[in-house]
Amino acid sequence: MIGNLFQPFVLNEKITLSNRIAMAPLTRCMADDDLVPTQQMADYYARRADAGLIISEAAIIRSDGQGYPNTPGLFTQEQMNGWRKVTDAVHKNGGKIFAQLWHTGRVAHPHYYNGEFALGPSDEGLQGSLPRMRHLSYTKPKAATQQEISELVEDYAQAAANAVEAGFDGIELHGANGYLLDQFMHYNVNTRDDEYGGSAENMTRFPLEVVDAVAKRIGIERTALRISPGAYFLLEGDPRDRQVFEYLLSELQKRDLAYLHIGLFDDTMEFDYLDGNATDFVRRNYTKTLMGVGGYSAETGEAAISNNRFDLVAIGRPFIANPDYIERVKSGQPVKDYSEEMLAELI
Ligand code: FNR
Ligand code: 8K6
Repeated sequence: MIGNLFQPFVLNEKITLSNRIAMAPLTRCMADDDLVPTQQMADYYARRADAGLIISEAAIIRSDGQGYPNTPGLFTQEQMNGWRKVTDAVHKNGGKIFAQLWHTGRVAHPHYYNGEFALGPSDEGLQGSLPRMRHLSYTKPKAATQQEISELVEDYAQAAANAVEAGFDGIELHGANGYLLDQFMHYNVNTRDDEYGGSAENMTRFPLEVVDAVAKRIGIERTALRISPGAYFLLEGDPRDRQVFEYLLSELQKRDLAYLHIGLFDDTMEFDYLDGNATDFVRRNYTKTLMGVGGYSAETGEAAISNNRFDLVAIGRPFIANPDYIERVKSGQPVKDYSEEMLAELI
C-alpha cells in the first residue's frame, strides 16, 4: 500500500533522507526556564528518529523573539549544549534533524524577555490575550528600523551557525504562520513605506536577506524555508499578498534551498486570492523540492506525492500521539488519534 514513501529521498549532494516522511515542527513549551532543551526533549526526539527528517519545534533566535512560555532558544552556549544532547540522540538512532528558527515578531511579548516592546514590520498590533497566559494582552508593536532589520538578519545567520555547531543537519527558517518573516509578506501587517514595504519586491526583501545570510553562513544545501502564502493564523490575508508570494517564489526558484515547506494546519483550506489551496499555488510557481503538510496520513500523503502535489510530507499531530508512528505505518498497525491533552507530556 505504501510505495515510494519509504524509499530514500535525495535532498542534495550533502543530505539524503531515509524516507519521505518528515516530523513537522511542533512547539511543546517544555524547555527549562533558561530556554535550554532538556534530556526529556532529547529522548522524545530520539524516539522519532526513524522519520526521514525531524524538524525541531521552533527555536527562538534571540530573546525578543519569544511569544510562548518555555520555547527553546538557540542563542546561548547553554542552549546549544542542550540541543547537542538532542542532535546526538537523534543521530545515534540514525535520524536527521533540522532546527526551525523562529522570531515571533509582533506576537512576542515583553513579559518573556523583560523588554519594552515587541518588534514588527509596523505598529499594527494583535488583539486579544496570549495563549496559555490569558492575563496578558498583546502589545502594540514597534516598527523595526532598518538598523534593527539588519541586526535581525545577522541574528538569524548567527542562530543558524549555532544550530550547525550544536549538531543539526540544517535549519528551516520559520517564515510561516503569522510570525515575523511572514508578517513582512502580508499587507495586513506590513504597512511600511520604505524599501521593506509597499511592493512585492520590498515586502520580500527582509525574508530573502535572511535566506541569503543564512545560506552564506551554513550553505544553501542546509537551508530550508517554511511559508504561508495563504493567511490563516495570527494575521489576515489580502488579495495583494498573491503578488508578494509570486515574487518570493520566483526568487526562491533561483536558489537551491534544501526544501521549501508550506505552513498550514489543513491543506484542504482554500484561499480566494490564491485560486484554491496554498500547496497547489506554490507548486505552480516553484518546481524544486516541496514539503506538503496539513491533515495528512501516510496514505493520503503518499497519494498526494504520487499525484505530484509535493515531494515530501510532514506529519504533525500524529507524531505527538505516536512516538512509533513510522513503525506503525510501515507494519500497517493503527495509529492513535491525537488529542490536545497529549500536549501536557512528552511521550
Ligand atoms: C504546530 N505547528 C507548528 N508549526 C511551525 O512551523 N512551528 C511550530 O513550532 C509549530 N508548533 C505546533 C505545535 C502544535 C501543538 C501543533 C498542533 C502544531 C504546525 C505543524 O507544524 C503542522 O503544520 C500542523 O500541525 C498540521 O499538520 P498535522 O498536525 O495535521 O499533521
Ligand atoms: C506555532 C507555535 C504555536 C504554539 C502553540 C501551540 C499551538 C496549538 C495548536 C492549535 C492551534 C490551531 C490553530 C489553527 C488555526 C486555523 C484557523 C483557521
